[in-house]
Amino acid sequence: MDLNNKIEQLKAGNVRAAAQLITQIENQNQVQEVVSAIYPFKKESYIVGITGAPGVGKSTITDKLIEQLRNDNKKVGVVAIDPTSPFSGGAILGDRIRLQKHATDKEVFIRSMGSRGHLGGLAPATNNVITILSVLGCDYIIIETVGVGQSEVEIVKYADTVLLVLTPGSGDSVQVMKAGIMEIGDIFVINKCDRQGSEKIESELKMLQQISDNQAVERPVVKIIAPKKIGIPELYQTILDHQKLQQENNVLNIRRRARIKNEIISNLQQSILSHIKENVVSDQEIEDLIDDVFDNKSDPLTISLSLIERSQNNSETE
Ligand SMILES: Nc1nc2c(ncn2[C@@H]2O[C@H](COP(=O)(O)OP(=O)(O)O)[C@@H](O)[C@H]2O)c(=O)[nH]1
Ligand SMILES: [Mg+2]
Repeated sequence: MDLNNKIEQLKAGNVRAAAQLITQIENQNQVQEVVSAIYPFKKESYIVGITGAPGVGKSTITDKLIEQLRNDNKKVGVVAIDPTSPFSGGAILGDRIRLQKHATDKEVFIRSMGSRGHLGGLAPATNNVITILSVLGCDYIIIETVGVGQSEVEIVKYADTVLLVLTPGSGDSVQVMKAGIMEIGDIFVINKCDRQGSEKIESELKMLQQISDNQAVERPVVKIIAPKKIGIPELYQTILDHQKLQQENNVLNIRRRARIKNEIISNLQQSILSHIKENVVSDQEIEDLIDDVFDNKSDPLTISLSLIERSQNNSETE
């Protein structure tokens, strides 16, 4: 199948074409051609991010949310990002077993990706995968990512609603959560409420909201037992309420504008950096320049600016 053909099939809702185009983008093959050809055909997709420590139940929740969305006749895309997986396309075994019952459903598209060592924990291709799923016609796109350090924070750049999943008694008590993590949850989900300590974590969360500076939004707390579907309809409704609220007060557009800006800036950073690395300065010269800093002959800012100047001179003489 040639590229144009694949793109036409994607626009017509063909999941095989979507899978092939995602692989192509992960392999850095004709990325710009694909993205620019499909971008204008994005549908109105709502993006839900789910994050939290490993094992808190994110995949179980994803599975149950898929069921809820399917009951509402919504088309669903899922991107599961596994920072430990060096390869793409292969879900971790547990996820695969849990989610495979949706495999025959043509209105559900599930994809796992490795994060390929990207610092933030989210795969660099995430934005483009979201674009593909949107063109495919997904009403909702769920992004599941393991909360290791930066990736919790980074998911905000991609999602319209972020669920932060916590569990009782797992050590990630609210007090020990890293600074900045609590702010990213639009909805706090306390999973594994069949275990002791869910009230404690709930009251901790409520207390934290009272003392926090950011009282502009009262963030919902939903208690669930995901495998038993207890609290799942309530969680689903809370997501829909958050969506509606953001649509009504224009927050959604503000968030989406910020996301596009972010994407432009990160593309710029990546391409400027790789241009400079490929055309302006060698690794060895960088090492020599570092020596200059050590010898008090230069400083990092002067070096950076002189490299940019050199790259401009290069392109003028080209
Ligand atoms: N007791 C209990 N176990 C749960 C609950 N939700 C998920 N689990 C289990 O916790 C484990 C990790 O779940 P998983 O969804 O893979 O977590 P993830 O790593 O966050 O995606 C699995 O064995 C689940 O069956 C719950 O509400 N209660
Ligand atoms: Mg998982």
